[in-house]
Amino acid sequence: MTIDSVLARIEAGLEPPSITRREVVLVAGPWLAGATGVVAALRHRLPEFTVLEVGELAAGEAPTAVVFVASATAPLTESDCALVDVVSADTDAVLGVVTKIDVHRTWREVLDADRALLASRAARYGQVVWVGAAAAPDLGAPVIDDLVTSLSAMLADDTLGRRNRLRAWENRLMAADDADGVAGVAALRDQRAALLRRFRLDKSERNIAMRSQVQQARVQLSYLARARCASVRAELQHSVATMTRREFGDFTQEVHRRAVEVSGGLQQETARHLAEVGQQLGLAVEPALDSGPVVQVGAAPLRSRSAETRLMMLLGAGFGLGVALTLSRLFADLAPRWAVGGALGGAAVGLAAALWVVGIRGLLHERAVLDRWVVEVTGGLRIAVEEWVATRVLAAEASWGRAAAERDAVDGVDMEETVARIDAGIRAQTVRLARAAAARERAVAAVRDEFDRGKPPIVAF
Ligand SMILES: Nc1nc2c(ncn2[C@@H]2O[C@H](COP(=O)(O)OP(=O)(O)OP(=O)(O)O)[C@@H](O)[C@H]2O)c(=O)[nH]1
Ligand SMILES: [Mg+2]
Repeated sequence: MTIDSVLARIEAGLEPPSITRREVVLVAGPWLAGATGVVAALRHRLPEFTVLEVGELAAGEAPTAVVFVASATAPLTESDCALVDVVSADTDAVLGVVTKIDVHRTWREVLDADRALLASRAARYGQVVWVGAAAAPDLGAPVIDDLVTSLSAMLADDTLGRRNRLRAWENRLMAADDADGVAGVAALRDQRAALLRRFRLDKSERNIAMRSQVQQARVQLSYLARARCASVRAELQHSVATMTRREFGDFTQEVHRRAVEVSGGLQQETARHLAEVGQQLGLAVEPALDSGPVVQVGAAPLRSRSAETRLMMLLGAGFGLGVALTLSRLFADLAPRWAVGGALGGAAVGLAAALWVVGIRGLLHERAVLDRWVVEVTGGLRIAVEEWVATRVLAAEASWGRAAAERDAVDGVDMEETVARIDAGIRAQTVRLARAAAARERAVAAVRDEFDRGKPPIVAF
């Protein structure tokens, strides 16, 4: 039974080695080891075989036998051993040659060291036959008899074809790591990590966005509240300054109307602004609170009968009296004929002057009182609207926080489901890979069994 049919029974659909076996001897070795010299000598002594150097073999081609050339100058290095692995990957027949033995007296020690080095590298190299040679000696004829004899024996071995086939199979099986499967698992792991990272990032980005939007809304709305109150105060103060007494009565109502207007406008503005922010954040918008800022406007403090008013009346009376006396004296001195009339006229003018002064002073005083009242009322209004805005933003923030937490929870469930799906994929892939690896191991074991069964007798020299 051929190895191909043995393996076909272990794992169906196993691809056979894709190499092309060529009936050639490949000579390879480290730099300046003497490979070219050995090739020339072998071509001369064994013309019936095709002897090639490494560069003369195409990719995907495998030789029938490999002659590995090492210089007697020094034992093999790690990279030299790696070269043996490469050139003999699909070929079981390997012959070791230590060259330049004509100039290196210690070549036997080097040969023993090389044999030991290679044998310790892999079990298969324990079988390698090593010989010494001087293919291009400085003096005299080439010394390659041992090399020629060993190589001829190796090529004459009738198990050679089968052993090479087995070696190619082993190489194929060992190299046949399920690269796609391994890459697939790695990709799934990457995908999983990226998903988790994205989720965490999204969450904190959204939190930061919410906090900054809320902060912005708070600043903007309280600025708006202050600005509205300031402008209504300025307007009211202006109307107080130009107000006549008759208009005083309606002033309380006017102030109340304006305060309600400011409060209502602000309520609308706040609701609109918060709705906008909610939309930007993609979170459910809390319906606007029904209650607006509480506006308290008492009655305007008119008709104040303070000590100042009484004092003003007294002063006005004094002023009027002065005017009356002055006028009557003037008439008495300048036109005594008109003294009585002048006194009466003076009294009338004095009275009028007194009334005018008291009236004007009273109006100005009342305007001043109203002005103070306007400042007080708008100050109170400002505090009320600012407080309301702050409470409203706080309530909105709390409701957004709740909505965000709910959304995160929903996203978290989605994410966990996706991660679980990926994990299941990773598990399935890993199991499949493990099965494939186990099958491969069984196949390799079968190949090695075949080797042991057909092991040729070791040729010793
Ligand atoms: N004394 C002595 N020198 C040798 C022997 N074989 C090769 N040389 C010398 O070693 C050097 C390298 O020999 P090559 O046969 O060209 O070695 P190579 O491994 O083909 O070298 P590269 O292809 O350049 O890596 C040359 O200078 C050879 O003259 C030998 O048996 N004895
Ligand atoms: Mg060369």
